[in-house]
Amino acid sequence: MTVRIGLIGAGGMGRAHLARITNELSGGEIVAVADINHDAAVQAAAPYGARVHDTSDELINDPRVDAVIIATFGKVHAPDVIRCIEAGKYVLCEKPLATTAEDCAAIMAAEQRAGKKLVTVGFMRRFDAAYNEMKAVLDAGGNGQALLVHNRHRNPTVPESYTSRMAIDDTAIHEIDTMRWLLGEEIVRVRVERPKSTTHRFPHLIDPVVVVMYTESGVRIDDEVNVNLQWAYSIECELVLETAAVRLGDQEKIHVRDEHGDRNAMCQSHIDRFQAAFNREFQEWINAVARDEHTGSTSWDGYAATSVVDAAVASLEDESAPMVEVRLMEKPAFYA
Ligand code: ISE
Repeated sequence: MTVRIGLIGAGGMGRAHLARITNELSGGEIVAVADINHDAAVQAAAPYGARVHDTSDELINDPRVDAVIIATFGKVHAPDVIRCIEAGKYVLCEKPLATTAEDCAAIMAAEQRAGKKLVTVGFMRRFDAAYNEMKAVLDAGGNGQALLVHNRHRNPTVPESYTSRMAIDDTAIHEIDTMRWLLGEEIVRVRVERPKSTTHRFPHLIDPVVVVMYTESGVRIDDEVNVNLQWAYSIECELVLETAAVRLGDQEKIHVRDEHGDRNAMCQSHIDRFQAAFNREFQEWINAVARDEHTGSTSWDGYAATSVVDAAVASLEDESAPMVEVRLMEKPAFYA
């Protein structure tokens, strides 16, 4: 079965997904696009001969759309995700699932009413080969327990519309989810520190920040979020076990050795750095939808990550606050 896919949100990320589904993956066909910017929707739809819908509602309820990808801004995800659930359609929603835990809870409630897991959250790092190898070393158990994880999440630049809150709910949310998945436990306490600011930021922005988190069993995680680095999109992670330290490799494509030294080209965006992970994530989703099955991270994962975001934002807004406790509801049996 070919899965007929509709895209809501025709920005850079959405367009990259359309291209991968058409050029690199199998089993999916782009049939519809919607965006509040009509011209952007027309341009994105044209190469695929897809229809353009004026509203997301119209796209979701189009009987010729089997499944939906949402790649709009986090703030507007919740109503569209709930409409997909009510229409009985599988939806892959880019992170964050929603920008408040309350909205994520409303999504979980709608999904439980529908009685079927339909929502996958676009946490693509779960599909990255190196993170999976790191998890395999931890799970094999030969080097003891996890004690610490050091993360660096660096972007070359961000647009003026990027806010300090987004450092948490748009950027650090990747490490928040990846750490929950890697360690297999919830994050329970968080604090955000503000080191000296870079002169390369827009004046309204706090940058860099360091997010410090503790898990249920006491693993300490730190995450440097530094989004005006100028020179690269650079993701680093080191997992410290009792008798080993496991680091993600550098994401080089080629090495050049000459009179200037030995060096490799750096990625410049997440689309480039996580290309293979995105492909795997979307291929698995298309295959699962064709089998009428859920795959990937759930609404619970979206809710848990956003609950950590809420606590981190509270810490960011009140520098004098000590560690902020993460408030999580009891996990519904539906997501066990
Ligand atoms: C963006 O939305 C992403 O998902 C990237 O992975 C992250 O590095 C960037 O900061 C976000 O704005």
